[in-house]
Amino acid sequence: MYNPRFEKDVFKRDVRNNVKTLFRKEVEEATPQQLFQAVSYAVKEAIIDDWLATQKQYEKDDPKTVYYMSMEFLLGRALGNNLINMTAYKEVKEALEEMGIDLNVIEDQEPDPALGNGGLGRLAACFLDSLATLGYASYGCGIRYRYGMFKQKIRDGYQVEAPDNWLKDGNPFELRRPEYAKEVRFGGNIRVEYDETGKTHFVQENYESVMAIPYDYPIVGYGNHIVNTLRIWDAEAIVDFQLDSFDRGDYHKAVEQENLAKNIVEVLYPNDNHIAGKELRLKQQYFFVSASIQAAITKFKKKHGDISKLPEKVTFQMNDTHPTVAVAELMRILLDEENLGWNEAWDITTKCCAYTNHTIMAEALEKWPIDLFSRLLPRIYQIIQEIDRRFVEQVRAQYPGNEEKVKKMAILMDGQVKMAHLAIVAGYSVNGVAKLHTEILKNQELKDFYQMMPEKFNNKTNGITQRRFLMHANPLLADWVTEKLGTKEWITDLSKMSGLKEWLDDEEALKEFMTIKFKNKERLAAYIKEHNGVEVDPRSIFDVQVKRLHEYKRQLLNILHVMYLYNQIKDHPEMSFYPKTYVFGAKASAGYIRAKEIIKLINSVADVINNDRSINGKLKVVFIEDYRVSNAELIFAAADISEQISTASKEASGTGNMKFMMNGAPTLGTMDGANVEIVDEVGIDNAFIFGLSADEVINYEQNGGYNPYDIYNNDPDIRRVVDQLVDGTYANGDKEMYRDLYNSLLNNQGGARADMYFILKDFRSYADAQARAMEAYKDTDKWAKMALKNTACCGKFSADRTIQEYVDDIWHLDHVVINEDELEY
Ligand code: 26W
Repeated sequence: MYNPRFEKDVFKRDVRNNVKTLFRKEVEEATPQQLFQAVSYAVKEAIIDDWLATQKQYEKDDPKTVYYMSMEFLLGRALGNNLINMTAYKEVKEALEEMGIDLNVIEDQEPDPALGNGGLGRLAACFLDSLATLGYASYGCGIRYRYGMFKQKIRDGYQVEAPDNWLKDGNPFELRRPEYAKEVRFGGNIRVEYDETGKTHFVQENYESVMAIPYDYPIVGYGNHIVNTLRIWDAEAIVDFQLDSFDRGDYHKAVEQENLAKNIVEVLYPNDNHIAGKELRLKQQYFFVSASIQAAITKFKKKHGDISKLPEKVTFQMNDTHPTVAVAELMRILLDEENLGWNEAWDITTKCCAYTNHTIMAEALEKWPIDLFSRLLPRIYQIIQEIDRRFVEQVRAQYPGNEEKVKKMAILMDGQVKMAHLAIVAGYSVNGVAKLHTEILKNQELKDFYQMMPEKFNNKTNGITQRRFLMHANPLLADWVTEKLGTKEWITDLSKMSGLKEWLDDEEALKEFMTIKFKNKERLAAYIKEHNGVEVDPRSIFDVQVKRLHEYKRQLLNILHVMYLYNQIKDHPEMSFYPKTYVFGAKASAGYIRAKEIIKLINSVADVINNDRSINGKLKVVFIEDYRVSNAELIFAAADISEQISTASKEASGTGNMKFMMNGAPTLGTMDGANVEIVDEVGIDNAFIFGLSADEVINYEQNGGYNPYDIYNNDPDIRRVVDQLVDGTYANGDKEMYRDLYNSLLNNQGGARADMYFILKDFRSYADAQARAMEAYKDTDKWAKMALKNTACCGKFSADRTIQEYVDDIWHLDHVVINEDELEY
């Protein structure tokens, strides 16, 4: 793909000019951060040309557009990725080298835009990349949080949260678009008016409002000149009103408006799979949803006029229930602003909205207290009441006399608004994110809905973008893959990776493959040395678990097993043991006490083991501080083993598992989420599977759990590690520090069953899988083959495949092509 702005001399001149105009300096005097800015602005200029061309093409082709509505977009750094997708990475790297600038150092200056918690946010970012790459018109719609995911510091083994002021140096890639601002209203009351024709009108009065100001981010497609837009909204007080208030001496009101605006976009809620039910979060949801839908309708009407045709050109995908007020907001606009009747408005809405479920964890299902909801969004609440009334009527018609059904399925029940029910009732599609997850939704969690409307339910197994997680994260492997396949087609068609199977019996190729892994391990070891001060041996097995800290993900199982291994090594120093490095990375939600105890435990165990000279470095434990997209890229490339050990049935999909696989790390895991499909692709012999099945877990759960004392009393090795939680071994003699973890494993506590995540139940089977993995690693040739087989079989897990399925089954978008010859530059 050609772009004259990346011709070396042109690019170098641009960078020099940018340093001058932005900082009044010469390149030689500029700081790395200033160089990052200057380089980024030069790249942005090249992007803008394509961005304009894309808009023009869309204007001409008038393709159907998906609005991907998400509270979270975990983008990761933009510079390197944009260069890759503009196919200019190598040229720019060389051009900068000629100026004495190291592109890697420049890339490291970019703050990691962390507008998301974990899997759901990162998935949204991968999807935008694939949508642009496949040539589909799309907008990401979200919030421009002033503070993204907190920065994690580890102090004395404890997690400490620090604010993530990611915008402090400005953001070169964003574009403020005040001309597209929209007003969003909260609170007040609804007055009913009748006009001369007798028609009813609903007028919101005494409300507070804010202006939503969009910031646009370019989403660059790979090698196709398509640049889509991520539109994230900032909030500003409405200035006229403020002046007006001053005039009237209503200073308080003016300050309130300022505060409302400031608070709404202040910070991303760092909760993952747990709702706190905070009013401010509902404000955030309505804020970005209302602004996005208004903008979509304005854009549609400008071109089409006839609102009844909306479903032909627009679809709103709701990323989990967080944006589900979209349904009622669209109804409000159609009813109150477009003056449609209920049936017509409902017909349009239910053809435009679709819902993706990302979790079966009950704590994560969003429910809002009706009093809070109706106070904050009075008109939206009225509309939901009417949706609920009509839906309940339908349930009663279908199941006469069955009030149990009504109780289970109603949107409004027990003083709460149930967002998942609203999403399902109003959506034309409901999808899970892996086969197993979708089956559990259909047969357990959402069974009643599935029985009533089976046609809505479908599966879309998640995927990841190979542009970031192979090309950018692992350039050595990416180049090797291209060389071995003799083509770059895998970059936009990951199924081509299967061609690597030809090399599975080629000793030379396997050696090269493992040499690349080794170099990536050296790269990570250097990072660990720099950030943790711990020396790890790149020849040891890198066994990695990186993901949000949650009990169901069972980092506790992993660290208990490390404690068990340590006991074994101490008891039997002569035992054969391949050196292992256990790598952890995880943020715990700030209020999730037990998750924070687990982080402390991991760090305490690391402290004891890493400082025990008697074990000759056979075992090391590293907790990587501030796990985020940028260091994740180093970690995936360097892993030997991918730990995916959630309690079966709990992990909807997982996407880290796919990133490890792509980079040649076999999965050590349970039959949960997408692990099941990974095993389908790679073969059970190329993974280390253990533990209860989802059916078994669900069965236990429905029968009151199991008794962990049966295990504790009968397995001395397990009893010993559990007791070590309360004998001071890892707490400088303090017997209370980990008492809560100990209790969580053995004793029922209030509503929570003892060991509700089946850690002790799965322990032996886990230890066995660990032992099998170590045995396999000892056989170098066999291991190399297994690792390469994983890379070769990752084709299915491209987000390109996932997006194509969404397009075929749910969105029905039109494919757009930009003809390079017609570009005017
Ligand atoms: C505060 C409410 C809340 C509730 C749920 C915040 C965030 C969530 C998300 C559903 C958590 C999440 O990220 N889920 C993950 O979504 C990924 C993408 O589909 C899946 O791969 C993970 O299995 C799932 O945990």
